[in-house]
Amino acid sequence: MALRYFSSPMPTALITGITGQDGSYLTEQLLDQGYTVHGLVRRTSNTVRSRLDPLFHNKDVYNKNLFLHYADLDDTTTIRRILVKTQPDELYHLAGQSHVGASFDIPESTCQFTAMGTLKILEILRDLEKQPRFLHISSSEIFGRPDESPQNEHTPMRPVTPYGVAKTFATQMVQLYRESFGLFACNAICYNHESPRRGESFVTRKITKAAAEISLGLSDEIVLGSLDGRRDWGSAPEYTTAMHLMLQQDAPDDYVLATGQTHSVEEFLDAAFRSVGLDYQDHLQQNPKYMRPAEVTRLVGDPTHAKKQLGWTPATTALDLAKQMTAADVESLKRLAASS
Ligand code: GDR
Repeated sequence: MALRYFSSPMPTALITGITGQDGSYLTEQLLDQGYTVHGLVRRTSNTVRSRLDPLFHNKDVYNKNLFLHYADLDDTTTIRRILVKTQPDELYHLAGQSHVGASFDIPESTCQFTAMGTLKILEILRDLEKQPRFLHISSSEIFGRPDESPQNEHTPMRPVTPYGVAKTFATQMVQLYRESFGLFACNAICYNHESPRRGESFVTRKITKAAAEISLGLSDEIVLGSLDGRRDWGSAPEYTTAMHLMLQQDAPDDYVLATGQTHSVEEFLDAAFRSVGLDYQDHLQQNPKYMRPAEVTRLVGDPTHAKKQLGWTPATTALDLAKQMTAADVESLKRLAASS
């Protein structure tokens, strides 16, 4: 059956990384605003896309306003074909290898997808007749060990992890294509952003899932690496709202998306466990396996530019997130138990 992509007068967006935490929130927000949304998905034998399930199973949405296409990030001919076929007004590039710790074990593929994957998309855009507005999700990891704190859009990049180096390359390429080739291309320089949809290998979700399991008697311990790291943690759906606002401006620019506050891993752990009446010290094990050869330090963002230009204000704090995410994990484990 031929799908009709051009039935709506509303804008069309294409999202790489649509099945991820940010991709799923952004998709919901754009569909709510009447967009037609296309997403790129990797071809794997596992077709579980739990974050998109409610949309996927909604007959009024899937293949009407939401379409998925198979394409790997290094498959430039397919990406080009999808761009020509779907003619998006906005392209949100969220895909990539997003695990900082893992990037020490797989530096080459991290650079292949995160750095070269972004360059390949920019190269395709350069040749297109209709160039969509382009957003690249950059990261606070580009600052690494910064000389100044908090960091803003002008802070020099000094990455200390393979992931940070790959993101730095991609961020600077976005700037270069904006300045040299006139693309409407923006970097969303995102500090950590979390939600109940966060992948379970990231520390916040690992903590909240463990707190929920222990509180329900399903487990007794949590194994972590260093508790000393400090992060500027905000709420993922608030950050995807800002990403959309970035592409509605008159001119392309880079924006730091952050709360301006930091907490240690230990503080987040304490808040999550306390929220279900537990003391984390009764359950904590530490394992060097989860410690990194190099850690970023003093990472805290200054979101003044986003506040002034986009009118965006982050509302949710890290300690709110610890409670909300733990409560969501408790609920989902209870639902699972009731259904089995
Ligand atoms: P980060 O997030 O590396 O900041 O990258 P992560 O949640 O992985 O780590 C945060 C801090 O927790 C410490 N830590 C552990 N981390 C993990 N994953 N697992 C553990 O068991 C553990 N124990 C302690 C880490 O050492 C670190 O200090 C995230 C990602 O989303 C990136 O893609 C994004 O660009 C940045 O945030 C901004």
